[in-house]
Order: sequence, then structure tokens, then C-alpha cells
Amino acid sequence: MSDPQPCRNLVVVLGDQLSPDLSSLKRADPASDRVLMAEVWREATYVRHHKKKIAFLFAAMRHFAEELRAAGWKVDYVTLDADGNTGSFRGEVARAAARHRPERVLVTEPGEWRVLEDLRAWPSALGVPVDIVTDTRFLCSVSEFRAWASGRRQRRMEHFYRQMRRKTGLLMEGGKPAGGQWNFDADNRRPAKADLFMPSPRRFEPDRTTREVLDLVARRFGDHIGDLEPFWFAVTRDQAQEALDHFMETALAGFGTYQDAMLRGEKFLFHSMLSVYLNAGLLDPMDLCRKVEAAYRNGQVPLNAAEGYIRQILGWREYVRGIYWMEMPDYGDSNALNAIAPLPDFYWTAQTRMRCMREAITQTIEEAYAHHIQRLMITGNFALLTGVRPQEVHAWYLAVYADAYEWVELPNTLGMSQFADGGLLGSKPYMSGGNYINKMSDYCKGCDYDVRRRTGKGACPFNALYWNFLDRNADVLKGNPRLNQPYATWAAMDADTRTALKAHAGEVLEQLAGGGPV
Ligand code: FAD
Ligand code: DLZ
Ligand code: SF4
Repeated sequence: MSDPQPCRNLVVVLGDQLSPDLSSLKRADPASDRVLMAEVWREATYVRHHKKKIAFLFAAMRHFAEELRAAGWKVDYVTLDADGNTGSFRGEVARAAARHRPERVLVTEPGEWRVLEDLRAWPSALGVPVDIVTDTRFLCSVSEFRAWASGRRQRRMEHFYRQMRRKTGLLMEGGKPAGGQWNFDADNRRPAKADLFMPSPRRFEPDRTTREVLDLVARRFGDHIGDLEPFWFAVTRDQAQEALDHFMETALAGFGTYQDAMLRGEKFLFHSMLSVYLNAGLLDPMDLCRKVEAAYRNGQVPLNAAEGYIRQILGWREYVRGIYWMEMPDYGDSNALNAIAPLPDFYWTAQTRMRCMREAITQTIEEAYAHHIQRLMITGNFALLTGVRPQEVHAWYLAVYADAYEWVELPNTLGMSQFADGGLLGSKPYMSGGNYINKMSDYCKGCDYDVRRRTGKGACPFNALYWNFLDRNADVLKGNPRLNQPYATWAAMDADTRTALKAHAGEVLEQLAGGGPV
């Protein structure tokens, strides 16, 4: 730690703010101001984050502090084991304020409501003025999103996305969408086949700084979920850029087509594994979108791939953030389907006979990563169908994925996956029986359960649970036009079939409630 010296501004940089163009840094001056970064126990344990997530963030923070120093900034960096580390942001800011007696604290707005509430209390608690500066790393500001959303009966992502395409000019030609269509999702539903040439993300050897962090995490967070090694994430901006270039060369072209596919043993398929870097600030979303657009314009990748990828960043990523900041704090308590079951233990251990769940959870434990369809249609789908309390599902997703911060994780979990917001974010629940999983993956081959069977011993649990879910939630869901077809199919079944499906689902739910193996 450097000598205590007065400074004009104390710039607090949080763990997911690792961007040299950060708004708080832009407002400050290396000559007279000081940066504070701190590894704090409370942030690492308010949910028990995956070991790889903590290691990634601490390693990336330490490398970023070095980058700032090299650019002329004076940085106080408090490691987790440093003498006197109080374990909280507020405690560390208080100590730094006592050391440097700043005129004011500058901090870019955080990504979680919980932290924002804490920052707002700093001036009275610490006796220093605090400027909370708008985070300019997003393509749509919170106020812009509010203006778009207010007065709309429906706030559908697709409408928001079109507005963002017009605003940024991405994939636009003479005021019209490239290729004459806004969205090529219909081309993006193909299952994948095992292939020797399947891409995989760029991997990096840990350097000395990262090795020190890995030792620290092994020592202090040994009881948290997840495998720490092998650790291969990018931890600097240059490495993240390399990971992006590698994705564009090897996988982007197949991104659209195989976006919904799942394959045993293939953890990444044609996905980019870039959310970890984007969300921590190592990559810039607009820069990423421009590069993807250029790859399409150069003929490197087809339009459905470029459009599909840009839609995720420019559309979904910005949209869920807008919803989060508009709807918090009440959003976090929503539970439209009154789901109250506890999260099954096997979400932490992968000890389940359901092959699809075992695959998704095992790779989550190994990599702190699962791709979107695994999160939505495997682990999320199962929690939805079995009526797990959404807040427990949320705490799991927030803990286990290296890219998880509340602004992005909470709307995806509570809104998109668990329909806890009653349809604010998605027009219908994302749910399916075994058929969809069988169509989009090879998980069902070799599963202990039979995907073709709906009831009786060995029947795929997703099948009966699916119909039971529709029946159980009919009072909330039946009027939904997008569910007319499944409700009509349910109504057309004979009474004995319906009774047998409900009985079988009841058995599965009882087994789960008793903590039995499923
Ligand atoms: P790719 O498939 O390569 O997609 C490209 C990029 O698009 C991602 O890197 C991401 O930045 C963005 N993106 C794609 N879908 C979404 C989305 N629905 N919302 C926001 N951004 C999106 N994403 C997170 O970044 N953090 C989370 O904590 C998170 N939690 C989720 C929880 C649930 C229940 C679900 C269903 C989805 C969640 N997502 C989350 C969205 C999505 O699953 C991840 O962004 C994606 O899997 C990250 O992997 P990737 O970089 O390989 O993505
Ligand atoms: C997620 C996380 C963890 C595990 N640890 C730290 C930390 O020690 N110091 C820090 O500045 N940030 C950490 N973070 C990220 C913060 O929790 C994050 O800034 C908030 O979730 C707000 O987005
Ligand atoms: Fe999953 Fe059912 Fe297929 Fe088994 S049979 S992998 S439980 S969908």
C-alpha cells in the first residue's frame, strides 16, 4: 500500500468496473486523485460464489490495478488478506478516506441494487460527499430505457432491439435492416452433431499474479462450489481481446445456426464465452458489435450468425438491464406462480439420474459456465416445472456462474426463466417436456430415463412435470394466447391420462421434497 497522502478525489473502482474508460476515472485526474480497489469478504460471500468466479475477478482486478498504475494512476489496492481489511466496501472506503482525506468520493454506479443502496448511505456514514456517476459502458442508458418503456402496454425485447438497431445503425442499410429482416431466429434452431472440429474458447496459462490468487482462493474459499483448476480464463483486456478474435475466427459463423443446440461433453459449442469478460468490463459491447458487423460485411460470417450475435448484446443484454433498474427493488421479491419448493440439493452436486441435468450442472461445477439453452431449458426449466421458490433459483444462478451480477442475472432468472414477474419480460414461460430436450440435444441417449414415456417407472420426469405445471398454474396461465395450444392438448386428453400424468408428477415432486434421488 502506498504512503498516505491527501488526494482531491478518491475514485472507487468496483470489481466489475475494469474499464480504462470508466466514467468515474474520466472525471478524475491521475495527478491529484487516487484510485481505491479492494477485495472484500462480503462481496465474495453474500452469495457463496463459485471458486472460479472469485479467482477470475480477483485476478482481473489485480491486473487492472497494474494497468492503471502503468497509465500513471496512484492505486491503493487492498488484497483480501491485507492487514486491517475490514471486509466491506464501506469499511475500505472509510479507511482510505482517513488515509487520504479526499474532498469527495467518485464511483461509477454499481451493477446491483444492494450495492447502490449502500453507496447512497456513504455520505452520512463517512462524512464525505459521494458522486455516483452514470455507467456509460452500456448502449442504452437507464433513463433512455425508461423513456422507451413508459407508456407502452407491452415492453417486448424485439421492439426494443429494433429501436437499438436504428439508433446505432448496426446491420442497417438505408434505414432498413440488412437482409430485409430484423431477426433470423427461425434459421437458428438446428441441433448440432458431434464433430472433431468443434470450436472451443481460447485458454490462457495463469501467470504469477493469477497463481497467487488461485492459492488464496483455494485457501479461503475451499468450501465454495466449483473446481478451481484448471483455470484458463482471460484476466486482462489484451487476453479478452484475443479470446474475442479467436471466437470470431473459429465459432461465430456457426453461432446462429446452433444457438439452441446441446451436446454431451461439448460445454461451449458455438457460444462465445465472452459474457464473463464483457460483464467485468474487459470488453466493450459496442466494439464487439462493430467487429461482428464487420465480419459480416467482409463476407467472413453469414448474416444469421452476425444478426443472432448482435441481438444478444444489443438487444437482450441491454433490455434486461433496463428492466432491472426500472423494476428494482420490488422485482427481486416477485413470485407470480407462488412457487415455494426448496432448490434440490443436486443443483450443488450434480448427483442426479437425469442426464440433461447432470451434464448442465457438472459443467457448471467444472467451468462456472453453461450456455444459454442449458440455463434456460435444462436447469431453469426443471426448477420452473417443480415449483422452486424463484429467489432460491436466483441465488443459485448468481453464485455459480462467472458472468453473474444481479443486473443481468436477476431478470434472466426471475423473468425469463421462472416467469416470476408474471410475464413482464417474456410473453410466456420457457418450459418444455423431454421432447424438446431430445430434439435439441443428445442427452436422452443413455439417460436412465426414457424420454418417450410419460408415466410409470423410468418415464422422463420432464414429461409429467410439464403437464402438471400447466394444470397447476391454469388460473394464471390459461388465458395466455401463446399457451392456447398446450391447454387445448391437455383438455383433449382423456381423464385417465390426465390423472396418471398428475399422479406421476406428484410422485416425482414427493421424491424431491423428501430429498430422494431423482
Ligand atoms: P453467447 O451465447 O455467446 O451470447 C453472446 C453474448 O450475448 C453473451 O456473452 C451475453 O453478453 C449476451 N447475452 C446472450 N443472452 C443474453 C441474455 N439473455 N441476457 C443478457 N445477455 C445475454 N448472462 C449473463 O451475462 N450473466 C448472468 O448472470 C446470466 N444469468 C442467466 C440466468 C438464466 C436463468 C438465463 C436463462 C440466462 C442467463 N444469462 C446470463 C444469459 C445467457 O445465458 C448468458 O449471457 C450466456 O449464456 C453467456 O455465455 P456466452 O458468452 O457464451 O454467450
Ligand atoms: C462479485 C465480486 C466479488 C466476488 N468480489 C469483489 C470484491 O472483492 N471487490 C469488488 O470490488 N467487487 C467484487 N465483486 C463484484 C461486486 O460484487 C460488484 O461490483 C457488485 O456486484 C456490483 O455490480
Ligand atoms: Fe433429460 Fe428426460 Fe432426456 Fe433424461 S430422458 S436426458 S431426464 S429429457
